[in-house]
Amino acid sequence: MEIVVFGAGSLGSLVGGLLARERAHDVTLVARRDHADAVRESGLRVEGELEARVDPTATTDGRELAADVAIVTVKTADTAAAAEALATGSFDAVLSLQNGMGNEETLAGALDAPVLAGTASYGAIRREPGVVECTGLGEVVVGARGGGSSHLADRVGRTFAAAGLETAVADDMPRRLWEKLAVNAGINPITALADVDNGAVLERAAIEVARVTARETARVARACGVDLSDRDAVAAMEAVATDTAANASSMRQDVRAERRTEIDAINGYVVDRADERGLEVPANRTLTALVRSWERARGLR
Ligand code: KPL
Repeated sequence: MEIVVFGAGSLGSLVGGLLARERAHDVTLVARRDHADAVRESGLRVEGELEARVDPTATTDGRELAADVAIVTVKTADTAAAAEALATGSFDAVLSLQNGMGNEETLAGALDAPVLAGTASYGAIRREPGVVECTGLGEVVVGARGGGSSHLADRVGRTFAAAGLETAVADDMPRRLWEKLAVNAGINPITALADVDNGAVLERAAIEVARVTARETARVARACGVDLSDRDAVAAMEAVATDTAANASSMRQDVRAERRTEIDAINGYVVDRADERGLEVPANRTLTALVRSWERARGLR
């Protein structure tokens, strides 16, 4: 298969690297200049829980590409720009494997290709240009963005599984996306603000905040017509924190690099949907306000 990974940072490089193992697929990484240059020069090294040494094509220019599948792994704030670039190319399917909500709609609004929804709970960190470490085994879930079956999702799911990624094809993606939102809402801001690994969320001081945040997210999901119980949201959050205990969450990596975070598309999204429905979400509201003030203090918003 010809596969483009648009936004090959940590997760995108991990997924792209595994798909390129044994030259099983023709993979192109669209990445930042330093990473693309290093991959072109010495290949991509995947280290840690999963390993690979591969030679994908690497470029900084995401325009006029063609492939069977484009996997989008950019930050939510960059989805519109990614959609615009991808619209100049040609793809049979586009899969969003991003945090936060609303990415699939943004992509579908700009692209002719069918857009699949996906979630990934693998821990990944880009150690240096050309090197990505898998810091926690997780799962990829793919499916039709509105729910139901999809032969394209089946095909992508089989491809991912054959590459060594734990993959499920789901017919309830709207619920899966809300469950992943509860996971990220519980883990990401706490780990970013306290500068701790994901596993620290399970410790005494943090766990109550993380649980309340996941429960609030589930309540808002139900108000939006998605059947996600408090128990499932909390269990999913705790399972990911356990499986990726040694991982630095993507929001913590953003804060450490002094980059703008995805708070608006995670806890901020929960707050916005809650406000529309007159629901109280104090934990999500507080975490959103704290991360936004961190961003404001650094001129990032
Ligand atoms: O999605 C993640 C993230 O860091 O954004 C998890 C699954 C929490 C892994 O760290």
